[in-house]
Amino acid sequence: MISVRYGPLLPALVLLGLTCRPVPAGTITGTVSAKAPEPPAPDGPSGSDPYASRRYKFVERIDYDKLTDFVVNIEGSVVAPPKPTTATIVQRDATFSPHVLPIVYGTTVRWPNEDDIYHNVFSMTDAETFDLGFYKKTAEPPTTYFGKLGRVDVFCAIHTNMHCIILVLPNPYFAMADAKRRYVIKDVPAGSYRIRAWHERVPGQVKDVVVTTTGVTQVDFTLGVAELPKP
Ligand SMILES: [Cu+2]
Repeated sequence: MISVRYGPLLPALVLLGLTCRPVPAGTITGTVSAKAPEPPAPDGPSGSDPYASRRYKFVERIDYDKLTDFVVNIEGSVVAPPKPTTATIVQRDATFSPHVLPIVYGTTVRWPNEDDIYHNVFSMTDAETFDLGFYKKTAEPPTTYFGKLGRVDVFCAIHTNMHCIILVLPNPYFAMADAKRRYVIKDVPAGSYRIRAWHERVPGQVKDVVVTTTGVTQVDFTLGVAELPKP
C-alpha cells in the first residue's frame, strides 16, 4: 500500500498566505495522466496471446487512459490550522462517493448513508483508526475529524468493494484533475514549491515549481512505473 507521509507539523509551520495584507498569488495548472509500461513480448510459445486462453481470459488489465481521481498538491508547506470546514463522502448504491477525497487537515468529513441497507464506515490506517458502526439513512450522519496528515483508507465491513481514500494534506493548495485530466490550483502565494501528483494505482511524481504573481505556471505530469528503481 502506498503511503503519503509528511514531516512533523510544527517545525514546518510557515505562515503561508496568512499575512494581513493581500498576498501576491498565482495559479498552477497543467495536466496529469498515467502511462502504461512498455509491454513485454508476448510469452506464448508461438507469440500467441496468452490472454486468449480460458485461464487468463478474465484477468483485468489496467486501462491507463481510463484512470481517474488524480490529485495534485503543494507539498510540505504547512499552514496554521485553517478555518473549520466540512466535506462529505456519501454511501450510495453500495459505493463511497467520491472515491478519492483530498482535504486540508482540520477538515470534518460527514458520512451520510443514502441507501436503504446498512453500511459501516471504518478505517484501520495508521493515521486514523475509527469505526462508525452500522447505520442506515439518518437525519444527522456521523462525522469524523481529520487532524493528522496522511492517507486514510476507509472501508465498509459488509460490502467487499466499498473503499475510499482520504488524503489529508498540509495546506489548501490542491486540486483533483477533471475528466480531461486538467487541474488548477488557484491563489497560490508567490514562491518556490514542490508539487506532487498522486494516483492510488501508480507511483506519484514530484516537481519543483516557481509561482509568480504575473500569471499561470504550467506543470504537466505523466505518471507510471518507469521512474521507479530497477533491480
Ligand atoms: Cu456497505
